Amino acid sequence: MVQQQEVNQDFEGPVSCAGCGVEIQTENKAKPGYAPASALKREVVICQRCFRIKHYNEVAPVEMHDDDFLRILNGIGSTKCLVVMVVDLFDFQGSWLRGLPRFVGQNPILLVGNKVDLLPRNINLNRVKNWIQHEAKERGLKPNEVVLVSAEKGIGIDELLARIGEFRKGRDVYIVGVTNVGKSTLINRILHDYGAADMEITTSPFPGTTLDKIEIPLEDGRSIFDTPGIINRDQIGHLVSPEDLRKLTPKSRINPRVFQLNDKQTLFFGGLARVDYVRGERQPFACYLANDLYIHRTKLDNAEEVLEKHHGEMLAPPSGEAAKALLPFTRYTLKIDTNGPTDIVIAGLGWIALQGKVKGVVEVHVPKGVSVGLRKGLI
Ligand SMILES: Nc1nc2c(ncn2[C@@H]2O[C@H](COP(=O)(O)OP(=O)(O)OP(=O)(O)O)[C@@H](O)[C@H]2O)c(=O)[nH]1
Ligand SMILES: [Mg+2]
Repeated sequence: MVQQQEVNQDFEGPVSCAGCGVEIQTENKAKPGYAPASALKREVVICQRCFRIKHYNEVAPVEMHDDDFLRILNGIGSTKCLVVMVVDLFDFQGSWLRGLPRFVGQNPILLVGNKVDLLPRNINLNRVKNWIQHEAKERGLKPNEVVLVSAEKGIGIDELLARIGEFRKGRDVYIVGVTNVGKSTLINRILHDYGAADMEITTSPFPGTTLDKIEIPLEDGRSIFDTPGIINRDQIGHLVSPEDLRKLTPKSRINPRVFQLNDKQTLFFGGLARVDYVRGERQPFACYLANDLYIHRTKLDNAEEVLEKHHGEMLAPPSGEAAKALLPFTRYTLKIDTNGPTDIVIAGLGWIALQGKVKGVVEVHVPKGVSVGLRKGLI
């Protein structure tokens, strides 16, 4: 499907970085796209920032503006193409690309749930697909199909390619989604599976890696485009430091940690969230978070004192001064009255699954800007 291309650039016109799509310049080291003049002689040109991310795992934030993303998304509505929208299954709420229906025009949409490798092994994937269809509909999007994949582990890629083939009908393909959902990793996976592994787009654990459209030519003269992710301000990754983001991002399959809670008990998720079970019967709270994120249980009456004494130390991440910057927390009161599985979602951090009939009140305290809500149970 992917054309083995000559990556050598045309030196007459502007050259784009093969890693992040930004236009290469050789003048200003401090500006995006800088590469030493000697780098232009290489067959594949990458900017200094991509070089550092690739070779030194460096964090290299760049100030991006929503206008840049909107310009690219606007272009999609006016071309005939297949839109592949990627969401992060671990952070469905925080990774939803809002307003997509406005941009796609008449084009078909394939919705890809990525990072399926993080969900528990015994999960019913058909149920997850139906759940995504339901959530998409609630948000005003009617995808032609939902596919679950793991770009990193190579799960579901054959099915994805079959669906892309089915729906694109000789058109270009645009991979879109908010930042950090794994768009570039997905394209690298496709390239790898098609023996074009020498082309590699830059990926990183931090938001804002891809800076402009990157075109990958297909055999039929059409292309797949990687695009920069738009920033959802309520993604937790924008509020914490890169080191803390590493700690709260799950790296392997999540093992839910289950706490039998009585009312007037509290759970702290590191120093990032506090969950008070204010009122209700004794319940299991199944916590789906990064496996090594510390969970501390205490009495609700002691919670304030525990936070004051231990925030940034025992209750970490975040650590030290960075912890203070997240206070005071914003409090959300959730009145729960359900008969079926329900999740309390803390965007970017994870969720708490409640089973069966639950009637009660839960208060969630999080740093300002992190969104909290209830949803139909995913699992
Ligand atoms: N667990 C898991 N992590 C993944 C998967 N796919 C991508 N990631 C990780 O998600 C992070 C972001 O990946 P990228 O491919 O750079 O994301 P992106 O959507 O291109 O991000 P931007 O370029 O910033 O818009 C990286 O740390 C990846 O390793 C997956 O299938 N499973
Ligand atoms: Mg990218």
